[in-house]
Amino acid sequence: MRLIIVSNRLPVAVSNSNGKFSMEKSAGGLVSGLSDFLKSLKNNAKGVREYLWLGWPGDKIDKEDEEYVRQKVQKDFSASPIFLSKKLMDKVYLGFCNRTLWPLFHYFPNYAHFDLDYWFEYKRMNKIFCDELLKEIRDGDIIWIHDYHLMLLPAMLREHVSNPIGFFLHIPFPSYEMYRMLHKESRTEILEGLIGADLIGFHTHDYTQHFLRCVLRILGKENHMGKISMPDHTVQVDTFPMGIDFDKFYLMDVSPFPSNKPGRGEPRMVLSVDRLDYSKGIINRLLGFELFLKRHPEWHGKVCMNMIVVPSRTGVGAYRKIKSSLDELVGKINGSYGSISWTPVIYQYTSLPHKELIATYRRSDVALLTPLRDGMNLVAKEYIASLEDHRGMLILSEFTGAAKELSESLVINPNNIDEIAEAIEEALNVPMKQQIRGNKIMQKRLRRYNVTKWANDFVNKLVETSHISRDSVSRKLLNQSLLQRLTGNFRKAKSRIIIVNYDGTLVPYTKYPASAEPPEALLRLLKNLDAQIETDIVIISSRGKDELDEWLGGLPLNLTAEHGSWIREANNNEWALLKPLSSEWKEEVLPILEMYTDRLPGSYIQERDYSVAWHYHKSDIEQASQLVKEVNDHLLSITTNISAHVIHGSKVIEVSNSGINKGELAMHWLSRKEYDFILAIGSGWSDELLFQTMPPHAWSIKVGLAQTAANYVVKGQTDAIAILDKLRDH
Ligand code: GDG
Repeated sequence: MRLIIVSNRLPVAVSNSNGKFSMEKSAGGLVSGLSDFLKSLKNNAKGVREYLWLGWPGDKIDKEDEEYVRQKVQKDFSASPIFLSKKLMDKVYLGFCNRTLWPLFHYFPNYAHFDLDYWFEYKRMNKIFCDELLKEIRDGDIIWIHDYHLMLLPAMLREHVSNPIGFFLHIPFPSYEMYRMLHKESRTEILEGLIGADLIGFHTHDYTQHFLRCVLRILGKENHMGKISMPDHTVQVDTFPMGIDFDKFYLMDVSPFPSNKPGRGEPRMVLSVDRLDYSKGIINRLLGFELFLKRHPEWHGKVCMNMIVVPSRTGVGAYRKIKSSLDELVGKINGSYGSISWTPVIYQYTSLPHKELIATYRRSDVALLTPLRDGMNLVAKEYIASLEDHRGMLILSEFTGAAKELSESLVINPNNIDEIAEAIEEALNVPMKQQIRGNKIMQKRLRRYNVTKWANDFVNKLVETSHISRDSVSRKLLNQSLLQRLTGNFRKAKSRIIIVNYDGTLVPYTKYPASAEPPEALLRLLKNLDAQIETDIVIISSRGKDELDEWLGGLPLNLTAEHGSWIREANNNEWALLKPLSSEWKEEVLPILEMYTDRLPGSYIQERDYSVAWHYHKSDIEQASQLVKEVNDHLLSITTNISAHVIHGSKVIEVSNSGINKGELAMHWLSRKEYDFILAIGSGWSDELLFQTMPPHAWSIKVGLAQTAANYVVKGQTDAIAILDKLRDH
């Protein structure tokens, strides 16, 4: 199996200076984590032996050099570059990604720009990625898409390929209230894009829950234990906290860089490492350190903050501003507290070589990491993993994903400058024994759930999820040759019956039940089918007889209302009961439904002769989805002793007479006559009983790709119409 990794940037940024190409490793957590996993691929991921990484190699490549770069990165990095113009990436990478999504997803709405042009270009870039990927994808490949730059890609790809598609978000997924600040079109399309994947992963349980809530509130799609059912696949949404290559940090020989902790008489080291980003809380950190110095003169000359800031997104205005505030604040602290022999803040605006970074981790008595929001924060994990002497104290913001796993550290709220100052003082005084004990516990955890385990877990789950969803789908999918056989059977048959459900099969589900009137074309189709010799058409519905009369009464069709309580035969304009029924049970059921109607604004009761429906399509989807289970359970508990039963449909709960169901109804027709062609098509839960009662030679077809008792499935309502259309007399 080959793993295709897709991320906005390739792990290398290529540039050309005077004909000399340089390939520099891209900065950031995604690249560093994934690169470590890919190195171990041969020994670890189940069945995955090779990989290809697709992404943007940067904008410093001339058109005429593209072929050379393509070959070079393919050979050296097993990568395939997607060349994108600087103009496009200014609007997408610097624009929609880093001026709209990044601030919003990190809870900085004040920094967010909402520019429709950015959004259109974001869509265009995702489409370019899709086209380029399609050139590469082979059967058997597994596709793993990364991060917020490519959230539309899963659904775009799914339209063309049936390979497993996974998506992982490296940054937080925000709460619904924050997410909904995006424009209507983008907030909907992003969610629709993501649920094109088979598996969607987040760093923490909170992000997973935020996402599921947005899907419920914005797309109206419920989930069951993180599974969302789509017409053509099942999406699993789950939590996978990203790990690091523990051994690399713990065991690395960092010579010639010094890695011992400061000796007696030397100032203690407080380390701060991040990409330059307002989300990392670097200003708050400095303010905390300044307050610590103000409150604790006894530490003057005895402690230094070693601040490494890695340049990042220099093209975005907000980043340039934060850089100048930082420079100013460092100058102010050093000016106020420093002396000839002591610089309180040692500030480096650069990226260190890897070995030097690990040596610096080991030299530091304290690591002070105070992001205001951070998807995970790998630096925190790397610091703990690097401590080969197990000595050192981590101060970590509670707003990082990593804080959930590193609870032995000093977890603080970075918005509280006092708390930062006090935590520095506390960290410098924690007894050695306690440091060692806490770090060993955290190291054990990090060693076990390392980056390889993280990636393997994701890939294995992806393969498993996509197999389950594809198995049930592909096994039963009504393909062209089956459809031809069905049509052939129909043409040859001497007597035929078509039993078809109304809502969701003949017409699409509508938001408002009353607006599901049959279009003219459907009426013509039904008339055509019905006019063919020896062909009975039976339309089954849970709707009342008046509605069916109004919509379909003009045609000589067999109609059944209220799940089959009422029947109107084609040759007779009168409605009759299928069998003697009682409606006494309504006295017990109605008060219960009335009580829930009071509790759920927008819900309403529809009372018919022998059934009652409680609709909630107008209600708040989240409130409804919580209450509906309770309503269902309540009704089930009382209907076990009375002659009624409960059916949960699409945004409706219905109660009708026991013994009245679509299975019974089908038997009513099938027992009267020998049919050599039987076709039953339905889309809802209640149609399962119809499918179960079909004789072996019947064609039973479920609309919507889900587990079913039907022999075949089709994707959507329009496919059901297409089948009927094939049977039409031309
Ligand atoms: C995103 C999310 C999430 C840092 N300085 C140097 C250097 N680094 C490396 C570190 C670490 C990586 O960069 C930074 O990773 P983080 O996780 O801390 O942060 P982001 O870049 O914002 O990453 C984040 C991550 O994706 C993974 O999902 O944790 O929340 O924002 O690996 O070692 N590397 C070198 N020199 C440096 O000076 N060589």
